[in-house]
Amino acid sequence: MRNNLVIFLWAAFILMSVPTHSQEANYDESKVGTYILPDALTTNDGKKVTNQQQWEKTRRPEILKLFQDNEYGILPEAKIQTSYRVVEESEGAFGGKAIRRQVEITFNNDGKTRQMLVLLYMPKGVKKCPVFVSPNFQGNATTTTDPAVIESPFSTHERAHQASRWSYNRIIDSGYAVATFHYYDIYFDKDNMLSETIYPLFGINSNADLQDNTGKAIAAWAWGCSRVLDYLLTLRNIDKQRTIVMGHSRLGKAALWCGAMDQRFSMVISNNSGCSGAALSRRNYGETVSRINNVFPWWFCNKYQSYNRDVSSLPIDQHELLALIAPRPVYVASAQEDQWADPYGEFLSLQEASKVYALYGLETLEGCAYPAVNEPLWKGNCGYHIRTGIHDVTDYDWQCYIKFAEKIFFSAYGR
Ligand code: GTR
Repeated sequence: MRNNLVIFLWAAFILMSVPTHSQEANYDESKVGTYILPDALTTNDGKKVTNQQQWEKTRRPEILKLFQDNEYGILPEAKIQTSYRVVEESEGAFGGKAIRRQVEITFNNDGKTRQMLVLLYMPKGVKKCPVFVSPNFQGNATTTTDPAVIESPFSTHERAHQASRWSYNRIIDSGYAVATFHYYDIYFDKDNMLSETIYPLFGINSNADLQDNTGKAIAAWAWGCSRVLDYLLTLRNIDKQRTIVMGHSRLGKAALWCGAMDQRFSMVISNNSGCSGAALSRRNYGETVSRINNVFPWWFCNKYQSYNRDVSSLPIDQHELLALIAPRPVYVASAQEDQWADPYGEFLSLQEASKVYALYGLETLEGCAYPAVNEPLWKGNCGYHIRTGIHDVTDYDWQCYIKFAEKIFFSAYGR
């Protein structure tokens, strides 16, 4: 009897001390609180931005710098040498409809080396392919049943483990190329592992070498996407005007940051990126800035932690991240059961960002009601959907991204 009581008390203690999402997060819309968003269209010194020139010359650089200094950080200057080696290539992928190429990208600086392994599929018979660049969580071989895909060096998962997230057949059949890499190649998703990142090439070997505004994992993964684009832009059959960076969840945050920084990307897609991705930080709903900084202190720059107590003191909010992508197309996708990522906050953020698109004469989401589940809402260059289901990337998501890309990229000109 006494033993049972001890076990019961012990179990109760464990349950109370393990933080779960639902225990600490608010999911009640009436408790979101009131907040005032920083205005993307007012400069730091209070001037209204009313045209493209003011946006591009003054306000956009201001916002970019605010994100660099306060949230994602920047990478130190470094002269990194890059080389490419095709390690495998075949014309017979997916029953012969695609070319598979696996490329090792080697980065060198100051006697330090790091490599990334890129898996690229290109549809045959398309002279200029639009391309998706999208990092993966578990290694290249986990994205497909294709037995010829080389296992990424730091992968610990079995082949095809996350193949459901990669609609390669659909992508190829639609005439798009796709490039992926294991995010661990660039930065291990763990604390105190700076040696297992590209950072030693930037002269950073431990946390002690980090400045307040030094970017960490999210900035590094974004950097990795840009390095893949560098390579893709050397290929004749890649359409340089139609390059898309897409990421899921933490890699959705990285994709947004990459697209904000690297304007060579012509479209940016955030899949369930949530807190510090597409969702507004000032809404107290689902994951919060303080929670994300406490659980993942290696994702954002150190300065970001100083906003844990008072998120309203952040000089930016996430709608301004989306606005940095303007006027290029941006797509934000949520999932109904992924309340942790605050789907409605993702929508509100895009709606607010779309005001900047108006400077380019594009339609905005102003006045649009929150769309029903599985009914995408596309206006101008802004796309949104909330689908049924959990935090994941599904074939439905890919179907929407491709349709949206087709509409934006080709409806005006045709193929
Ligand atoms: C969660 C994290 C989210 C999201 C997600 C993921 O644990 O709280 O911000 O990034 O991980 O990457 O799957």
